[in-house]
Amino acid sequence: MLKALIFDVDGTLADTEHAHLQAFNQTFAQEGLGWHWSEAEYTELLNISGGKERMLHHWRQVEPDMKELQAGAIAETVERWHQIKTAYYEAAVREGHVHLRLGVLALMQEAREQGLQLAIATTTSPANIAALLSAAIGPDWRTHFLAVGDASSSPIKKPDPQVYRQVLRDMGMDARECVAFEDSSNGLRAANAAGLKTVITPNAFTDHHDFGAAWRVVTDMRQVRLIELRRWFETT
Ligand code: XBP
Ligand code: MG
Repeated sequence: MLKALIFDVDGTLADTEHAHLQAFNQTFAQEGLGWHWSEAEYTELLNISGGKERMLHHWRQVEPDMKELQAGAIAETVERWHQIKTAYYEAAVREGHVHLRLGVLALMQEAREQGLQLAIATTTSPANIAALLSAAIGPDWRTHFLAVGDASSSPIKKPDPQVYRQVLRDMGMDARECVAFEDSSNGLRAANAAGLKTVITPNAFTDHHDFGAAWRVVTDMRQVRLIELRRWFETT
């Protein structure tokens, strides 16, 4: 029986990646790094989950002879850049530049009214989730979710299933009682590896990804009404 819906955040609950990209570029400019990610470059870089991991990957690409012996200094620098970037992203959300995708609130509302639990499983940072959902749902947003898994609680990023396994454990539920919602191939791989049926809602950054292993692919969550989801769930 369907008991819970587990939502990815970036690209699924909201089209956040343009704001993330802007925040990364604002950070690079502030730090005088001479880096600027185009949308095309960022679309590729999104194959690396996690903003810190993404910046470190780029740094290693542009400075291949970067010595690992300064590993501590490198990690410290990336951490500092990520704090600056997160502040820029939170400001963008507060200024109203990021909105939930169509159908998301309605599906969450319907699920809660029918006694289903909601959860979040994301590789983004806790501050980003709070900024997005307090603006979209209100200051009591956290009470709408039985469990929240994020970059701080599950540091091994998607496509590793760690964050989905953590959320299932925290909810005390079996994967067979839940459905996951994702937007990317990394997210699909993570949810599938945790044994979850996964509904994909692609976006401009991910619509070229391979979603062959998805349970369902829909344009957006207006196409996902609970009665439909239950019917799909009972028949597969
Ligand atoms: C998408 C990500 C995140 C964001 C940037 O997360 O991979 O890294 O791109 O956020 P999701 P951070 O699992 O929600 O799709 O800079 O906080 O990582
Ligand atoms: Mg995502």
